[in-house]
Amino acid sequence: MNIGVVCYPTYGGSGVVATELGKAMALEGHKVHFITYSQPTRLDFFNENLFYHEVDIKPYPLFQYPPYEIALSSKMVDVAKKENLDLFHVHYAVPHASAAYMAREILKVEGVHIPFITTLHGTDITIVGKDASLEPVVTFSINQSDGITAVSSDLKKDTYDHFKVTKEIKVIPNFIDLDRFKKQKKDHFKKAICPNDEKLIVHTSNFRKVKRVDDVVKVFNEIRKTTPAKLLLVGDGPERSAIEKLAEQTCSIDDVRFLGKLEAVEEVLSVSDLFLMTSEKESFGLAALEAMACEVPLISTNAGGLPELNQDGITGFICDVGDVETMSKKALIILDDNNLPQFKKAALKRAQEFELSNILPMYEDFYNKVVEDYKDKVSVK
Ligand code: GMT
Repeated sequence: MNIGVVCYPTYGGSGVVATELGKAMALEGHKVHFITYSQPTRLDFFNENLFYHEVDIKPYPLFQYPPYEIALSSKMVDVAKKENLDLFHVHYAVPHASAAYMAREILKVEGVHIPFITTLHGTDITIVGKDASLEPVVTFSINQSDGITAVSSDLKKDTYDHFKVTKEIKVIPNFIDLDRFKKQKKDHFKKAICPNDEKLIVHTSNFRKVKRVDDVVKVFNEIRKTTPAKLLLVGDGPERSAIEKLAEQTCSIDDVRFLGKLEAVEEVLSVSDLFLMTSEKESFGLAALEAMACEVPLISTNAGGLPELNQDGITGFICDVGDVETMSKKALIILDDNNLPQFKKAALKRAQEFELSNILPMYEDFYNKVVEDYKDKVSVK
């Protein structure tokens, strides 16, 4: 199959899922064409079945906001014709679903029939998309999609609750490549960060308000009242400087380290004892799954799809959003040497259920179904 994939190329869950899925499809023999405004971060090697098409955004003095969505649709039309695409798969509804709708309709006029699948990832539904400034277009373009997937049952429910979506949404959870995300022997690294055998707590995110990273720092401060511990904060984003300030004011400078955007996050996870995901909203929690695959148990909130991943009392604990006190108490239960090995084992076991090879066939079957259904629809008309 020739597949056109549209995604955000930067750091962020939806772009990672899109790129990893495209790479896996390419290994299955499909030709995968990424269409976006810059090279996706994890698309940094050669494969004969992988292609990258850059969307040209031309500035013009009249434009305060250059029309990215139109440029994207135009590029999609262009790539579809040149590369004989069978399907578009767009990740994150805003504005990719409406761009895909526009591309599909333009192609239709020219006698080229290509369906599109929209994968809903999270904030495209829970924050950005439901804002009144965007909602009518988001609802329309989701309903116009030839196939819709959501990364958790909770996100599917949220979509039906907040948008007048009349079509079936298929839940296909996110996945993990266990060849990459696995516990590696990095004892020297652990020794360097935790010279006195302290427990290592980790958080990775894009430091947006929705992640409530201040709660991570607060929980850490409670933990280290009882247990010697260090905190590693991986990632970058708008809240980072505020969090740095909070850490400076409340922690010892030697105990907290900001690592910024790390490519080899699995190396840090390999030596970590506990992952904190304190988000206010989280449709799936890919960063938590990556941690679990490296045998790191989890304290998460009960937001969104997190309870579909984290098993309370087994792979970690689930707490109410903002309940720092309970999170800290439960963290200490996990970090107790009598309990930690059991939690680590369970985290890995759970992560194995989301192994790429289990999830890839779901997407492949869905691709085939959408393409066949669309052919039938077009031939009936
Ligand atoms: O919030 C992020 O980390 C980025 C965001 C995105 O769309 O790029 O992530 C969302 O999609 C991820 C991949 O499906 C999910 O694992 C995240 O849970 C989801 N984030 C939120 O819902 C806040």
